[in-house]
Amino acid sequence: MRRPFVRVLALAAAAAAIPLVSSATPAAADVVIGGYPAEISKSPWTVALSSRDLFGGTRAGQFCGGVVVGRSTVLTAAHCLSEAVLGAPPERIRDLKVIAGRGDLLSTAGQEIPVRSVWVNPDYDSYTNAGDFAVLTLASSLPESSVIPMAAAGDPAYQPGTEAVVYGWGDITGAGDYARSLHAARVTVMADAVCEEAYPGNTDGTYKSASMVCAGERAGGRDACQGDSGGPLVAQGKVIGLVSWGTGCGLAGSPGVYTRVSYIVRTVS
Ligand code: 4AZ
Repeated sequence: MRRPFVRVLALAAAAAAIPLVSSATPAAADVVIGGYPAEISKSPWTVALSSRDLFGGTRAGQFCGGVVVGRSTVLTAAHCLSEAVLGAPPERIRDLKVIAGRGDLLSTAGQEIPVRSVWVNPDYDSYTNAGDFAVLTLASSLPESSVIPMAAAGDPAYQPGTEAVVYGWGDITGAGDYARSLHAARVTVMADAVCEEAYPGNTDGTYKSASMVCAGERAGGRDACQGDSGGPLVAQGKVIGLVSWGTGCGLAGSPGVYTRVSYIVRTVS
């Protein structure tokens, strides 16, 4: 189920007594789900979105991920900036920041950069989840070495079977256990036909190949989860997707769905 991160946090305390995903808990979830700790120095384009005012200071206010695609340009998910998540329009969030160069949210490494402006895709459809992206302009620039190229339409990295890696500070068990440090998981890009079969349209969303790409493992186990939204799916040295939605986390037959970066390239250029 795709729910606003805020609500998941609120429910986290109750999760021990009332499992949110009883039958849905992946078998071998050690960490993102089924992943491994990642070094931020090796994926410097992965950033955290933060608002301590809204989400508290214990995890530096992290509530979503993002990816650096220009020295002062970060992509994230539109749903991260929705009123359902923020409780207000993004312009009203005074302390909205991007945290770069910090793997461990409890450390002071890297930098916190205020967001100067927010552009949410006006074609984002919160019913199907189509077009789930937003563009953040930073108040100051990051080094060129933090920038990752975007994969355009026709890039071979979109071919089914391609090995990709998803990065984030989200839920590592599917039960509301948000990571303190950056995690990554290897997932396989799936054919549109497989994604369409998994998501023909229900309350979670509808797979639309024009603006989405899906990835996972046939047996489940490795996936993005709540709190990873907006973060990057990387293959062959390029960002090909942004964490967007899916049914549960790490479930067989329910791959993670990502905003297709070539759709973003086409929309903003
Ligand atoms: C979410 O709610 C979410 N398993 C993100 C990714 C996935 C599911 C839900 C994919 O932000």
